[in-house]
Amino acid sequence: MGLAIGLVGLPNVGKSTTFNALTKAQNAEAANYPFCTIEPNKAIVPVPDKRLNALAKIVNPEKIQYSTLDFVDIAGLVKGASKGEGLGNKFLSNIRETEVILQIVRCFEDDNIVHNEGSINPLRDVEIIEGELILADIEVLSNRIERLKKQAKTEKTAKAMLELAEELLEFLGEGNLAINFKNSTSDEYKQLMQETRLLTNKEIMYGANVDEDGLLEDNEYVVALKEHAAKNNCEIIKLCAKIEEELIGLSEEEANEFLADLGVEESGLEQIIHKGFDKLGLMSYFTAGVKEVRAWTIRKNTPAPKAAAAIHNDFEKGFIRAEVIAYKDFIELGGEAKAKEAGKMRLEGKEYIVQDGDVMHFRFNL
Ligand SMILES: Nc1nc2c(ncn2[C@@H]2O[C@H](COP(=O)(O)OP(=O)(O)OP(=O)(O)O)[C@@H](O)[C@H]2O)c(=O)[nH]1
Ligand SMILES: [Mg+2]
Repeated sequence: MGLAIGLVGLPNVGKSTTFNALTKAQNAEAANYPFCTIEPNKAIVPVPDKRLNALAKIVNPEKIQYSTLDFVDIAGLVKGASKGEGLGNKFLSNIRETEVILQIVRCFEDDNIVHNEGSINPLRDVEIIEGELILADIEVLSNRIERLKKQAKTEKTAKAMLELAEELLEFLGEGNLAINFKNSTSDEYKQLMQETRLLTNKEIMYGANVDEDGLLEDNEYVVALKEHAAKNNCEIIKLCAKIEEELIGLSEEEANEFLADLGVEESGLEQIIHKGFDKLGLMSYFTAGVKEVRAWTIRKNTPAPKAAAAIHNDFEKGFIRAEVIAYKDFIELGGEAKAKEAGKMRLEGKEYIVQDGDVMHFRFNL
């Protein structure tokens, strides 16, 4: 597994249903009882990208290969999870292994579907989940602080780290997420985060799981959750997991048509994938050959040789130059040859920072 997005939330809120819809398969058991999921379900999901289809129209390749994103469907968390309640601590470690949290929040009414807390109240639910994550972090950080105290007696650097850790502990104790800590850009903070891998230092996106009516118009639950998300600088995506799951059998076109009828432009699933990709700090560049038109995943701000390594390590080792055509030029001019004629193919060296959508061709020598 590469960089992964974890589906987190209370039991029975629709995590596995969302996961199944994302993976277009009923891989994860989703059922109307809490703690249906115990072992995490993992899947690799293609990242839809209309640009690849546009490139393919020009190049006519044998196949198209999308970028991918990893998702993990995790067991439901309950109040007291950090102290071993429900299915306890084990699931917190499943969350630790992911990079971004997609918090599924129940925003639909349905008397047939049991709510673990007995009523629909997204803000309370979010508070429970984030509270448990914070408590788990407080425990990890407290342990680190105990060790830092010993180290600080002999090491100067440990003393500065100890002060930072204590400040962060207080911040968490006030109910804040580590990701909102003010000193979060310092090298020391980065080191502390590497050592402790705090759960609340991960980006959180909310997935508001609504019913069909809620898709058309925000219900009171979504309105409240949106307000909360805006205050905390979080992405929020509205979806109806149940409908999305029912669309699994349909072709992409049929599914889009169905959603358009419901007034949905980009399906909740697509938004989750696109925003998740972005939150992970990822982007794509393309290769456009007759055998294959393909998106390659790299981190933003990657220089050309490192980007080439996404294809093959030898491309990085023997990197000479990259031939680059901006996506827009490639499409507007109608392909590589014409872009070249128009002087739109650039030769770039080792320092070049690859841009999202660049159509690349690497020259290398071993
Ligand atoms: N009405 C309605 N029911 C839904 C929706 N999403 C999920 N459900 C139902 O809610 C129940 C629980 O869904 P799951 O996806 O298993 O929930 P979960 O969050 O994975 O639950 P655990 O694994 O137990 O933590 C299932 O019966 C789903 O069919 C929705 O949007 N509307
Ligand atoms: Mg589940």
